[in-house]
Amino acid sequence: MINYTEKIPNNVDLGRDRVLQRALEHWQPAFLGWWNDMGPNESRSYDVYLRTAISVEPDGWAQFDYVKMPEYRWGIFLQPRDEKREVNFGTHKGQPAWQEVPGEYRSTLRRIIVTQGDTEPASVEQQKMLGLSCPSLYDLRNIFQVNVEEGRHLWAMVYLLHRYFGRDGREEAEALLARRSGDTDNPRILGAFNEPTPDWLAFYMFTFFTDRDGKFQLCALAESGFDPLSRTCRFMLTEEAHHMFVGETGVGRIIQRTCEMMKENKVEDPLDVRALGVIDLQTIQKYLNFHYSVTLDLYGSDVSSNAANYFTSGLKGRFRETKLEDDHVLADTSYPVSEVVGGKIVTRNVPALTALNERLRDDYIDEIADGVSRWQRVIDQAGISFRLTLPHKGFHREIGNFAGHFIGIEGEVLSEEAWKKHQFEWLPSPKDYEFVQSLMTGRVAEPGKFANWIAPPMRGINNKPLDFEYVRFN
Ligand code: BYC
Repeated sequence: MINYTEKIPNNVDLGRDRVLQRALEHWQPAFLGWWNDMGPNESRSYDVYLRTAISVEPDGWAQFDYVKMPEYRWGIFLQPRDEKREVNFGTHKGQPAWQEVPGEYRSTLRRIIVTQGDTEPASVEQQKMLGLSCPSLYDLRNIFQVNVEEGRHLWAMVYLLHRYFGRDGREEAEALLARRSGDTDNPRILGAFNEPTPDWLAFYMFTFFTDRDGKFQLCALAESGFDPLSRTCRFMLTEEAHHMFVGETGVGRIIQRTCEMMKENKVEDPLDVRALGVIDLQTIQKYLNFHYSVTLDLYGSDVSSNAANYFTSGLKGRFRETKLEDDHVLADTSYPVSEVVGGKIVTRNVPALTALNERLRDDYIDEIADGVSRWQRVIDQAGISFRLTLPHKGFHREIGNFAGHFIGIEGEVLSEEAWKKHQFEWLPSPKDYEFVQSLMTGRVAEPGKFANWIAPPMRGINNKPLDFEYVRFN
């Protein structure tokens, strides 16, 4: 069970290590200061129907209640330790999993933890303004749930930094509160986390696409030979699932509403669709193209010696590493990666160890494709002949082999000029953003009411009805 009587709720027996406890209690007000500045706008006094973990067991999510967000019990929750756990891949395969940081991997490990930690507050910053234009109390409650859990994920990484990395770790923990999404002088580390999330369609796309990168990266880190990181990530993954649910159902409900209105009014032209106050499928496709391509960049370079080192040293594994049937060392295997040669995209085999970023990206793409086909089903069931597609992997990329090339939506290698000519057929234009935002000018705050551009969900949260008062504004 989680001990909620302490200032910092935890299941790591924090009270036994006074120095660590004091250091974290020192960081806590800085975190709350960051939340007040960068957390959801104007939300301080709202009562929000949130879930809080009461234990790290699978049924530990039973606790739902009204909470003021600054009073949310952010804390440190690790999955229980498996005494027999080993390092399961790389050169240390078969050794007992590490309970302390191996000296030679200290800076590499710190860098991975900092990169992971940096994304969590970044996403809260990106979503800061959205509460003011929510389509319903149900959706407002969901974004707040996502936000407080991202805050908790930051705590998860900060605990590791404080507990295992001494003074450097404490400095990194402070820097995590100092960087700002989109700031030109002190931006967040990874590209996608400096992009704005200007509206709710972007939010749902972000939670579908980018939170799923979170899932895959956390799965890879949950395989880590550094046991505290593994145990932390395993618990974080239980929180991540809800975020992807919010994204998938959010986009699905927008598509559903658009399809309903198209059928009811017998219109297909995007301009006629927009005139009904819903988002045309073409614009939804453009948002999809944007979020997919920006998120693919988060997997890093296709061929990466960093990734090879992370694996060989036992710090970061593959997706479902222990379920894979091979030697878990990968010295003699190869993996296909694409690149642009002479104006064409070609595929060549490279040592599998260097292609681990690409492999994780491919695992991710498989899961994304399934989700998109579920959205497609909504369109098909309405009898509308529109196909949602995933762009070519090389489209609109800034990291890896495709960076610096101008790849069209179907994988055509273009000149910069030709690409720019088509840019806004593929990606949302300023006018598209303007249109979407014109639908989201104020919040829908009456229990049970939903904005015109989105269908209600199938069911409420925790079996509550749709007209439940999920947020009280006070
Ligand atoms: N933007 O070998 P390379 C989540 C840098 S999301 C900017 O390609 P590596 C969440 C790279 O740092 C999951 N820079 O990359 C979701 C390196 O820099 P230096 C977050 C980038 O190291 C929603 C250089 O390029 N977790 O949790 O193999 C809401 C060349 O390095 C980018 C993680 O990412 C980029 N996109 O792999 C909330 C896990 N990509 O050294 C939360 C931890 C690369 O030349 N991170 N660079 O200065 C990692 O495992 C690795 O750092 C990466 C990059 C996979 C991200």
